[in-house]
Amino acid sequence: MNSSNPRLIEMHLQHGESLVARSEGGSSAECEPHPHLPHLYTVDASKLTPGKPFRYVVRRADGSEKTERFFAHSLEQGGPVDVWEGIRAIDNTFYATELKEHFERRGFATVRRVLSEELVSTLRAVVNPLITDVWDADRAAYRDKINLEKVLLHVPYLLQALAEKLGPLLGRILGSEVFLEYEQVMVVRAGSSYATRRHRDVDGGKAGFSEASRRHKGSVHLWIPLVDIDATRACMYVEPFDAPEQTLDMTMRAGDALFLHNYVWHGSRANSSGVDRLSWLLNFAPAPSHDESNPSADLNLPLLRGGVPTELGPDVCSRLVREKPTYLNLFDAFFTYDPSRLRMVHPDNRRRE
Ligand SMILES: O=C(O)CCC(=O)C(=O)O
Repeated sequence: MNSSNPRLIEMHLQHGESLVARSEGGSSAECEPHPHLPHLYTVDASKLTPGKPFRYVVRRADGSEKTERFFAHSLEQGGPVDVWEGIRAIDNTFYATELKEHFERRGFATVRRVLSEELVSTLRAVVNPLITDVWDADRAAYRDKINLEKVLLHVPYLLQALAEKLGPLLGRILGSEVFLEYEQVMVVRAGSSYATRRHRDVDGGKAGFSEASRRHKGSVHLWIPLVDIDATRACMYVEPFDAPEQTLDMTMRAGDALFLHNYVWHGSRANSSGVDRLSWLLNFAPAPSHDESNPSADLNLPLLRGGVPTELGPDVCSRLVREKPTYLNLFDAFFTYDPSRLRMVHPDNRRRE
């Protein structure tokens, strides 16, 4: 194909169906089957209207059309971004089984380049103005680490694409029912001596709370840095189940994924670098937490039902953002930015107020 801006899309078309990319308000481009790879199509995006979002449309054998929900979105912060193309599918059964085995034996597993560079920089563009808002106005009660909750849920179809692309792996690790417990961006300020203390996610490292914790015991953390992480940049460390005397520094590239077992000891180091450390954190559980002491803090959003990704479009996400409070009852290493009060809130403050 003689294209100046080729894009790839994976689509399982049936006999007689064809695929078209169509810009909002007009121009279309036919998608052509990839010469070597099944179910992949290429489209020359330079034939589409510049700056406008486009959708993929399946043209059926009878001439009717079905609009696919994955398309390049124009975000307010600047765009467009195609979240579907920006997330790597982990749908190879052999690979997913190997990852699960590693995860259970060691208490963690990494997957490289789950988010593309383009998607990572788009997500950073969503988060950076909020960080500036919190820190530049000097509003933060706690100055070195902030958690921005549900900020990335506003990115259209991001969660849907994540559930669909990582669904087979999540299903393998957690089972056929998967709920999103919480979602947040964590930021550790550049040049900060703040370090997240050694803990296990199941109880936040508080011995007395271990089994009393109501957070789901089988939940799994997914931690995706949005900047490259070297040893100086609030690097996560893990003490593997099978070699607990070791401490592994998890140096990672932006967009790599780290899955953490609920019972593995880990923490993060200071950020002595000159760059704010941004990471996206998602917590998945095989069932809702049903935390009676904090009924609305957990999202309890079904991502997989019977192994199948659920509907997670903008309607669902914005309802969730509206209905769930921004507080998060984690553990006392953390403060949370409460946009309605324009300040940081500690979980203990939340209980008092
Ligand atoms: O992001 C960090 O620095 C620490 C995150 C962490 O330990 C956790 O989410 O459990």
